[in-house]
Amino acid sequence: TIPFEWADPLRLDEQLTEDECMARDAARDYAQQRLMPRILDANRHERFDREIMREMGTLGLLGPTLPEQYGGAGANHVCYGLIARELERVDSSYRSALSVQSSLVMFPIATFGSPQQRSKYLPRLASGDWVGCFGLTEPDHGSDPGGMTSHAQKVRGGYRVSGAKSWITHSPIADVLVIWAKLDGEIRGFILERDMTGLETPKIEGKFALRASVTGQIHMDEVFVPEANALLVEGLKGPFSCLSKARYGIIWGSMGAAEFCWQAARRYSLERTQFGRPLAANQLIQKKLADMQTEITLGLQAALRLGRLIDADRWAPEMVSLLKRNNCGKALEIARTARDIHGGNGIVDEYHVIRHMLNLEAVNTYEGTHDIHALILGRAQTGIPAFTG
Ligand code: TGC
Ligand code: FAD
Repeated sequence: TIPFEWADPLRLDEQLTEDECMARDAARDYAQQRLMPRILDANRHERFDREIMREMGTLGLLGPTLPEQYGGAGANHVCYGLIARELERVDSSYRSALSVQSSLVMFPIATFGSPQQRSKYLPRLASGDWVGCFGLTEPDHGSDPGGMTSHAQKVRGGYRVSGAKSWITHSPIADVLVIWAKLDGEIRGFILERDMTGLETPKIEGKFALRASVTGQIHMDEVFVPEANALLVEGLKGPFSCLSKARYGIIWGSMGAAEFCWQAARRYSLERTQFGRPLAANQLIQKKLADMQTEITLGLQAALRLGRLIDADRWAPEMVSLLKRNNCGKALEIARTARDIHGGNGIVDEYHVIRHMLNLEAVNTYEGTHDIHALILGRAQTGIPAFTG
């Protein structure tokens, strides 16, 4: 036998290569040294510091899986997942920043973009000089993006794009906007730029989750988009292939947030005394800690397995749905329990668990809700799509 490591029961760390450990450590050092000290203030005052994108860019964290010629680091998907885990250990907002820039903006430009689009946008997105956003969701079409009403009309030299997008991470600060709209009934992707006429991106106020991330709407009133800014893809597979990448990052990220909550609850229960002994001496508390440890250990092993399958190009979108649903749901449950173990202190932001808990409510909803992923899995095993009657 070997000694049991309570914080890494199945020895995840031993399953990583040297390069993967380096990516994990670089992200962890940055997250703990530069992001953790800022998060309380950012969350209290709903601030996203634009400079964070440049810092991540300098460290090579943005678009890490893209080849170096496109400004990426040529890293594998396990590295990407490990980075997401470290950022979300601090706050889901910072992992969101990584997900959107890397998977929802750089990935479609690298995959469906022309050589000119790639060389114009990718290096500046990779460095964090430019911030991108991804506009799929509309006020009346969230879980069913196929029903979108945003539309493009062919005109001389390009397109006129009109419509409204809602709940768009980073839209108020984005320089580059990847927008999905229908052209003759078929979904197409367009790259919009901040200074285009007819474009507005108001901020959504009053969020109780992801307060350190800026979220907004996108209003497009006959925005002229040159032909050169159209992406070369048709249909829902355009946006959905981006979503698979981003959902994969969330699978790891949500476990990072859960790990923080679990370890905070463990520490607190050892330090806090009631009825003359530490909270941790109670069976009820130990059971909760054991459940957290078990779910996180399984969730991380599953994330690693999926990362290896993606790197071997042997994956399916349903695998991503299974784990996005499981890991987000479990992370949310863990954060709620950790909040409970902290008693009254659990609702104070200085203990951090309430912030993670509220963030995870949103993470469980975006990128396909918990129940929508259940329906994707239900369809895959019964052959019956249950989204509509
Ligand atoms: P369905 O028939 O399933 O698929 C339509 C076409 O798309 C293809 N496809 C994929 N292609 C590549 N990768 C994937 N993951 C794919 N999934 C599907 C599919 O093969 C098909 O292709 P074709 O050629 O046969 O047409 O489409 P459906 O309309 O039945 O789908 C229904 C449903 C509910 C599954 C889908 O609409 C869905 O996933 N809804 C959830 C919406 C969602 O996730 N929105 C996310 C918005 S972005 C966001 O939240 C960002 S938050 C970012 C942050 O801050 O971190
Ligand atoms: P709805 O689709 O209205 O769903 C409401 C409820 O009904 C959910 O519980 C859902 O599971 C359930 N439901 C819906 N349909 C069914 C059904 N057929 N059967 C059973 N139950 C059903 N989108 C982007 O495009 N880009 C972004 O950058 C982005 N960032 C976001 C950031 C934040 C903070 C948030 C909160 C959202 C973001 N989104 C973004 C939008 C996000 O993807 C949507 O909120 C999500 O897809 C759900 O859509 P909805 O909010 O319209 O909920």
